[in-house]
Amino acid sequence: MTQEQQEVLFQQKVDNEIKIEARDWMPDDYRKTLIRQISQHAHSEIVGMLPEGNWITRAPNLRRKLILIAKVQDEAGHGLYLYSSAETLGITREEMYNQLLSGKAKYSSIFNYPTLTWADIGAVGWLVDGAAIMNQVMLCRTSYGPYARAMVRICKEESFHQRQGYESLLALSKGSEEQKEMLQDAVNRWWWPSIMMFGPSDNESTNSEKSMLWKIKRQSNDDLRQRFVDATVDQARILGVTLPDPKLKWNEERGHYDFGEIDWTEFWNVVKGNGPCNKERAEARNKAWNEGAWVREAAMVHADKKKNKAA
Ligand code: FAQ
Repeated sequence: MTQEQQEVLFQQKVDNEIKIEARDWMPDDYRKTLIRQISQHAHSEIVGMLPEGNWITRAPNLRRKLILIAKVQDEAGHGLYLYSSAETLGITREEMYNQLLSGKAKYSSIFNYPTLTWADIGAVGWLVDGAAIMNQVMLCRTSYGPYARAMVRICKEESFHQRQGYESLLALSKGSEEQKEMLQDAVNRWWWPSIMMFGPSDNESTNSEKSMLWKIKRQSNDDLRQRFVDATVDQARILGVTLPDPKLKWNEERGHYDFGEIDWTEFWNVVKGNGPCNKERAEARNKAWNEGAWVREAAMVHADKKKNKAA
């Protein structure tokens, strides 16, 4: 079969909603795009453990601590499914991890902001996990089988994450004046970075055209961002917080909320490595990697011993 015939067959499969599997023929660019997106996604989960892990020892009570530990462990699990899924495309985990540790790989901009107060942990659950689910539900139907299957469980867990965050903010919203102020302050700081998470506007989104054609992505960055804004406004009202955007207003004609201009300079600055915590995140991952060297060595020695015994 010629390359052109293979490409036609591939696109027909995608159009007919037949999943592409690891052993199937696929265009090089499809493979590259998936490795890029899935590995960035995996790195985001792993780096995303840091801002929340920061509060495990300081959670206000045992129940909150248990929930937070479970959530952070879930993120580690998500990273592992996603690395496994990317490995089926021919890249090794070591290569991906080296890209993260060397600073070559991207991960979500959102994890380069600090978690300054306990309310930030609730805001991360409500807004960051909320934005993550809005984007990731479509990925359960992505065209690449191993990625789609990994996303099913991830989305179920993200949904619990969003709810626990909202429930914890609801408790603050019924608390003292200080707690209410802490809640509003967290929302003020997390709102804009959360809506930036969806990525650049569609006209600046370099990967979207191909990713949509190949059904890796099924909805555009701007459409998902709009759906998130629309869904979040009522939730904010119940919490009694103001979303920090004076231009946020229901537009009867569009049937959507209008919102203010995103500060794209800030977004690209963070993506390029100059956000408030980029350096700290890279250092933390490198430190964990270096300090875990003995575990990797011990595991290798143990595996060798087992192999030799069996031989
Ligand atoms: N941050 O052409 P597009 C989570 C880059 S997981 C940094 O639109 P694409 C769970 C993009 O890579 C959150 N870079 O790109 C959790 C590209 O650069 P490249 C992560 C960004 O791929 C919660 C360039 O800009 N979720 O939160 C960002 O078609 C709480 C042009 O952009 C996923 O990864 C950004 N925000 O669309 C964990 C979901 N946005 O690679 C712990 C899977 C864009 O060409 C605690 N990924 N860029 O050099 C996706 O759906 C897509 O990759 C998008 C971006 C939608 C993120």
